[in-house]
Amino acid sequence: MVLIESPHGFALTLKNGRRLFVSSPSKDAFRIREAGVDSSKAPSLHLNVNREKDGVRFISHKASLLLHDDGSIAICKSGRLIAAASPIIPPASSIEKDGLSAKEGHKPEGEFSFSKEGYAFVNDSPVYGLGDKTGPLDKRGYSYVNWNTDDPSAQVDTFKSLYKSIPFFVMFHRSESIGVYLDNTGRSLFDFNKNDSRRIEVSYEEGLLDLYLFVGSLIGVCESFSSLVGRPPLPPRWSLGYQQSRWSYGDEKEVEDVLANYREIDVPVSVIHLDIAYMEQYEDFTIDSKRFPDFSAWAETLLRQGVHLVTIIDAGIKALPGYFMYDEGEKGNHFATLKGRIYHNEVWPGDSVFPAFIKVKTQQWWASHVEKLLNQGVSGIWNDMNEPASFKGPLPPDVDMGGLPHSLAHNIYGDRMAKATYMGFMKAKRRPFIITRAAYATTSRYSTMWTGDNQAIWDHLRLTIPQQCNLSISGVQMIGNDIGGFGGDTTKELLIRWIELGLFSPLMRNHSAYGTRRQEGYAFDEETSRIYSKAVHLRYELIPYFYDKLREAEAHGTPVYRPLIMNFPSDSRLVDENTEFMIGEALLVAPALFPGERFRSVYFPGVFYDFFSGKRFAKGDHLVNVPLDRIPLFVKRGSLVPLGEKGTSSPEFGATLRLLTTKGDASYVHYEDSGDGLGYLNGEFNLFQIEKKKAALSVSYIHEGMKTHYGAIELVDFQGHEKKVLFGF
Ligand code: MIG
Repeated sequence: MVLIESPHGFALTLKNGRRLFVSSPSKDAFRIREAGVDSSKAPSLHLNVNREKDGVRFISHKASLLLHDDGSIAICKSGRLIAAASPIIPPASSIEKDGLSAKEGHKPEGEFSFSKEGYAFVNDSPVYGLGDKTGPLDKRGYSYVNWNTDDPSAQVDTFKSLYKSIPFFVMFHRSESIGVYLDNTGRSLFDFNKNDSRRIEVSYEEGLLDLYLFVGSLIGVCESFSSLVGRPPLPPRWSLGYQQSRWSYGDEKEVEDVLANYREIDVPVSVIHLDIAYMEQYEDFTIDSKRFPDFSAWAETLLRQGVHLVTIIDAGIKALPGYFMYDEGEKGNHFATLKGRIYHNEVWPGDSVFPAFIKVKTQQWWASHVEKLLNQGVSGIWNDMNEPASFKGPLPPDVDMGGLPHSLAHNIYGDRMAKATYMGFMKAKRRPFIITRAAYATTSRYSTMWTGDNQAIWDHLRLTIPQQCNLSISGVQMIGNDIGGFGGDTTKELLIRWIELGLFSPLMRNHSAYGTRRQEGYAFDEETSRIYSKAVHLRYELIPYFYDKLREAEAHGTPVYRPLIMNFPSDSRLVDENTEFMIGEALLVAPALFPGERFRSVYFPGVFYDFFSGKRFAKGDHLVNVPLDRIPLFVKRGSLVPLGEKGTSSPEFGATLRLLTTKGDASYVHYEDSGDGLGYLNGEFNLFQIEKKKAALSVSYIHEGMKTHYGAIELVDFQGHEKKVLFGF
């Protein structure tokens, strides 16, 4: 093999004539890409090279990559082989020629033909990641297709695709895990041991090979991946408050009634979402003035009450001459085309066209409209239908979406719409709060996400845990699902259990579909309202902790909503734990997940304390009572957890920082800024190092960039959170 070195890595040619580049984007990662893949923005770290019998070994700081001249690869660390893979050409699929089973409505497994090359990894260890796919935490035994899909039927374990495509997964080992990221925006197939319990196949339909391999601990691999694709920006603090939505609150009066009803049951609301009915005729960037006669003034009044408005924006634009978005888009060449003519399909507004979001010019055009909407009093934007969804069959593969054919643009369409929206927030100089349904690996650098149309079924309550753990492994930290379930009629008990679980989603929103039973927290009986209020108040009390964790995610890519195995990697009991999860490293949640469940077993991987009573649990299995109003929340020994004031209903910083402590020494980093705006990017924030040794607490500034909100820090222990002032400023 001839090797040619450049700042972008080494170029070489395999036996079969294929030209590859090998580089090191970060200390713990290798990248193998085919000639032709754009690498202009990807300089390589230094790699040492050793020629070996039938290949070349690239040696980085942390590990080495052996590339054989047949294209097969091996990763070694400290002389030990930790991963191996060889190129594959997947067999042509075996679609029935007559397509009869498809006619009956089946989706035959061989539906897609993957004629391109891929890689087969030798692996029999647990597998995590791959974004929002259904199924358990450990993906072994399942196969998935990355193709952003809006399928409103009840999502079950056998689904191949959902709204998001994040072609990244981790082969877990207690010491060295391997992260695999196939950066291919076309359709790809990830087969985790479907045909062979020791084989993982990754293949793609179109485009060029661009493969990243990360080496490290599970959490380390996640941080590296997140740093590569772009870490999630810190959300505004108000967005961590309670969010209420419904398809659709139709006018000002209805929204005000919802808020009044919530006040009555003592549930603070920080965000109200306006679903498609707020627009005129489903036309993006319009507001129906009959139902919202003085929108800006009204939005201003709500803001004064601490209520922020988030408006939905759909991808499809009504094809109607005279409608400004259509006219401007047509004039500016901002719409996707087919054979040179604007491509039409159908979405909510009827006959619709699709912005060519791949083009930067189109993103800028979109951003200017986002800016205007923000300036009318809107605080956040909710991007929907951006797979893109279409009512009249899928878009043909050759629709030009702004320089890329649909076949390669599809999976990044939502990503670029999120980017365009983000650009609008930057133009308006606002801290972005964007929610998107469709996404690719790079999307969380622009937008938060919700998991789309779940159903009011117990299975989907349970799906929350593995789905959100795998999303967070895949770099998505501000994540949530529709509390109460979107489709179908929820029940009293399901809603109670969902709010008790949902309060731990970084993005906490109750949302439901048109025509379903009302499921606001006050919609059932007095008992439901009381429990709902308690759950939401607990959330507000925990906001300081969530905010710290999300700051850490922005700074380091650290996952927030974690599977237990991430914090306890050597405990093999936890490799497929689907009923418990952690927030950061301190909080463990073991919710009730079945109808009628009044006690459950909880496995503690170490010493934990009940958040409310302080009761101690030793490592091992315990039976825990879960009466309807019990939220099973536990704190790890040796933790510090910042809490808002007791009973608080504000997401803002209070005058007192309460720190919940347990037995054991602890060390913690706490972040403080104004809670909104972009000043923190210019250093307007404080970062505190807090140390607790025996009973002594010390607090010092890591960064001092603003006047603190705090007059005092209180150490709080269990037993009803008794407090003593420990530290004054
Ligand atoms: O075709 O805007 O997932 O949250 O309420 C349905 C109406 C369109 C799908 C979203 C859902 C939203 C609904 N939208």
